[in-house]
Amino acid sequence: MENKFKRTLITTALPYANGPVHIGHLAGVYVPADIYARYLRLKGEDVVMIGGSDEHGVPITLRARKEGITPQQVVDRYHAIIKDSLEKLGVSFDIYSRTTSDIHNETASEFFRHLYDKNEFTVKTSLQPYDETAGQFLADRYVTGTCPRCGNEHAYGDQCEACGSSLNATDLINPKSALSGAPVTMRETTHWYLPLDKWEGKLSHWILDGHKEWKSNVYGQCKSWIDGGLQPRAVSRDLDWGVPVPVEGAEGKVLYVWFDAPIGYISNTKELLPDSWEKWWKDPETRIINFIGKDNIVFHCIVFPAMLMAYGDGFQLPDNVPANEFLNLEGDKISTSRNWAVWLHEYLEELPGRQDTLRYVLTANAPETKDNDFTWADFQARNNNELVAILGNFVNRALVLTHKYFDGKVPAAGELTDTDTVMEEEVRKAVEALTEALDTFHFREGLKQAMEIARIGNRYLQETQPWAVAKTDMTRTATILNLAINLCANLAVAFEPFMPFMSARLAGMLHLDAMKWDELGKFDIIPAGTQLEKPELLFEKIEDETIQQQVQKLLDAKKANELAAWHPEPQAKDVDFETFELCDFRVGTVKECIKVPKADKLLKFTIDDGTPEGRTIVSGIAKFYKPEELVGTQVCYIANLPPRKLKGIVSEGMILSAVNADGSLTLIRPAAQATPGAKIG
Ligand code: B3M
Ligand code: ZN
Repeated sequence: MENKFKRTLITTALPYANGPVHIGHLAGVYVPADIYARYLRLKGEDVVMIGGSDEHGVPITLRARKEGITPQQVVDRYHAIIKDSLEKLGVSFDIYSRTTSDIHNETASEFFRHLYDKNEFTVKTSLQPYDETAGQFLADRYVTGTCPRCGNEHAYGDQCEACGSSLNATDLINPKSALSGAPVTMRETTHWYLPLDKWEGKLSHWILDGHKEWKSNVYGQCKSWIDGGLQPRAVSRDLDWGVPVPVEGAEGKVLYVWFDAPIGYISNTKELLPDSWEKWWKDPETRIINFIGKDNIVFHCIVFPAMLMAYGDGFQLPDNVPANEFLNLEGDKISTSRNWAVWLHEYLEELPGRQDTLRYVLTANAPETKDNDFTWADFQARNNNELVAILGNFVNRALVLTHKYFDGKVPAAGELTDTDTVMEEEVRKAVEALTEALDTFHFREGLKQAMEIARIGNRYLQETQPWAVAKTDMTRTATILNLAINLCANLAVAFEPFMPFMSARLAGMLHLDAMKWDELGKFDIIPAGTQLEKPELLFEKIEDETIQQQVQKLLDAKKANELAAWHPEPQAKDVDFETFELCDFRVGTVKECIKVPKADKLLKFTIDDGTPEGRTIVSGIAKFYKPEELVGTQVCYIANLPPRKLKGIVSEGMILSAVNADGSLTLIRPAAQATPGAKIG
């Protein structure tokens, strides 16, 4: 692709440091951004990749309340976890900093002050939600209520996570305080507003006319915002956590987190490059790319650009904002509060050495154009059937054969046959498609093309059969293995952006010291005579047990959620004492208990009820008890129900059990041995 730019500044959305990062963050932002950064570096381009934690705003203070610690303790804890886990996943930030840094405070403060001095803000006094018991204004997520767009009852004052709409606290239906649960009252307060309407024409020209190449989800959201007419947006809040509003008379007010957070990209660049940061932001030959999730589109495409335009002084706007849709987990929306997530720091501990598999699966399933689903079954299948069976297998065969026939020394290639040149041509085609895909942020497609190179390699070995040829023709065997080893070198380079750990190991085995993108498609990357290292397996199979443990973890989380959300059923309507007395409750001893054939739920009990004949009761608790464990124990039952036929067995009563929150049943039993047939009353 023709490139008029001299350098690329890649930014990644700053995750709130109110919890660890999960696979949704990774698939949406960090993995694609890292692929792109690594790709550009392999092309020899000048790149910086900027990241950091978003440490201000209500998400942080709410978390602090929940955990009973200070906001500073919250951000210290989660910033450390996030930074460490992203690094271990190989996300190659040039800097991963934080918005509580001094340099960020100064930069954000100065930014506000500059706009203030230029008269870029309007000031407005309005009624805002207030909690009388807590005695504070309820900014953003301090209010919850029903989303006016989709009806989700747990929408926040700034955003609905169900439909992705960005909201104002005053839009919510039935707003409630997240602090006390009380209905909110309204109080007057004064804030600074950025008049987005003033920038509407410029934004429209810049995006709607100038960036038709943006992904359709991004372009579409921008268009609908602009078509709907832009409104002034408040850039300050009544909160005690954040960057103080740097003007007189603003006590108790801080910058709105969405005002300061994107400035974090600038402060983090400054922290990294104190002397040259400006060229990364103000030189028209710098290309800025913002990697974000779909819920951040309006802030990156409308609000932050309007802030930059208002600031002036040469600040450049992003050239592209490749936002992804959302990743779901096992068919359900990922949720921090419901603990429905695969947390990166836990993954790294529980599946050590599997960073590349996660990166691979998240890219192969990336929610690029629509929401997508992560399942552990797919994770296992892709590892075992693709990474092990296709990529790992090809590389292993090429290396093992070279060791077997040439003691690991890359043999020289002789004359090429049609099979060889066809293979080379196929590789070059895949490389071309791969490059085109990466240039246009189609990382899924890019990964497919990289994998295609490995498939070509397998087909090539299958067709040329060097193990058979070696019996008669070592010159031909040499040529085949020379090409196969060079194909391995192509794989090391092609996969570096996607799976850097595997790539580094493979490059090590091949003694490929410097990887360069423009060597792709070539077959003289590894010179004849190179002594290869002993082959090691690049990937290992993932066993069912590992997957079952992860699935069980999710099931446990689901159960805990159900329990947390469970309420006892409302009390049944009153019954008079005489009616109650009509029910005949008894204790009995289980003499025999067997499963009812062809019925999953039913057990047949033979009960000693104090009479010589005893009685038979069929009960639907087979899922929760083993029949043999019940023999000899006592149960309680209603004796005077009319007999009922169940699966051909006449049941003379009903055994009592408690129906638990998760739907399971617990038998009701006397605490000590009772006389069989004793009445309960
Ligand atoms: N922290 C929202 C989020 O985590 C916000 C992004 C800031 S990017 C400047 O989705
Ligand atoms: Zn909604």
